[in-house]
Amino acid sequence: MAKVASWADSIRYTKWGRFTSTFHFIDAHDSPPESCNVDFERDCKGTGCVITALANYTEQSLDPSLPPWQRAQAAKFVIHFVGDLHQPLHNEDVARGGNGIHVKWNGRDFNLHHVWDSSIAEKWLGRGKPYPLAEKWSRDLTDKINGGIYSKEKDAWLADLDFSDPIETAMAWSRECNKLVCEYVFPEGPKAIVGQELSGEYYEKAAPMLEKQVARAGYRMAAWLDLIVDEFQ
Ligand code: DCM
Ligand code: DCM
Ligand code: ZN
Repeated sequence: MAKVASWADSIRYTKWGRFTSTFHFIDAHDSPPESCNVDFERDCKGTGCVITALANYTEQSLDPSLPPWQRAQAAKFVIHFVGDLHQPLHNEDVARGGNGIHVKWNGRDFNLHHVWDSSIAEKWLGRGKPYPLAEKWSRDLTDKINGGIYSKEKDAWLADLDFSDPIETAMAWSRECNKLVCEYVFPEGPKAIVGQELSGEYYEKAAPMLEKQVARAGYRMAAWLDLIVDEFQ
């Protein structure tokens, strides 16, 4: 799965893959930090968003009239979009999900979206080769889910999962994730974060939350893929 998970990002800038570029996020037109909310009608672009993409590719993965290669490709999209859906800034409109906000990380310039996509997790995991690091992280998270700090809440993580209604399921996960924008991404508002160094106190507060989002995403992804396999024919 690790080897196919980032495939959707690798094709979004190609000519044939351009139509998928808005499938990675939903631009919540809310006003953090005072008000965080997502509205499907208001926020899902006409060209599609992560909510409709997850629903459509789940359907394609199950459609027996489609050729096997297309159903396999749909499954790769499903894996990717469940992950993107759990990144707070993929559920926020401000500055194109933070891409337009300049911040500092260890004294160097980055945009806020990159900090949340990469820098925080990279610091949390430490140096190493990507696949072994990912493998170890997944084992650690599995332990935390099965018997550790997440074991009491893991059932609640699946409370909103309704395989007969992928749009509502994805919206529930999106609303939960968008709330984190107010609390952790822009606690003082979008203007206050511009130019700030984020590798210190901000990181310390953000990293445990980000790890929990990754755990939720993995647990929900497994449940969703199990349901796809249950219906597979
Ligand atoms: N949209 C809408 N009503 C709003 C805001 C946006 O119907 N109050 C629509 C316009 C676009 C889509 O949502 O088709 C995405 O808007 P944007 O490009 O501003 O993200
Ligand atoms: N992105 C987002 N919200 C947007 C625009 C982009 O979450 N409104 C994400 C998609 C990519 C990253 O930001 O993960 C960079 O996108 P791009 O290269 O399209 O600016
Ligand atoms: Zn993506």
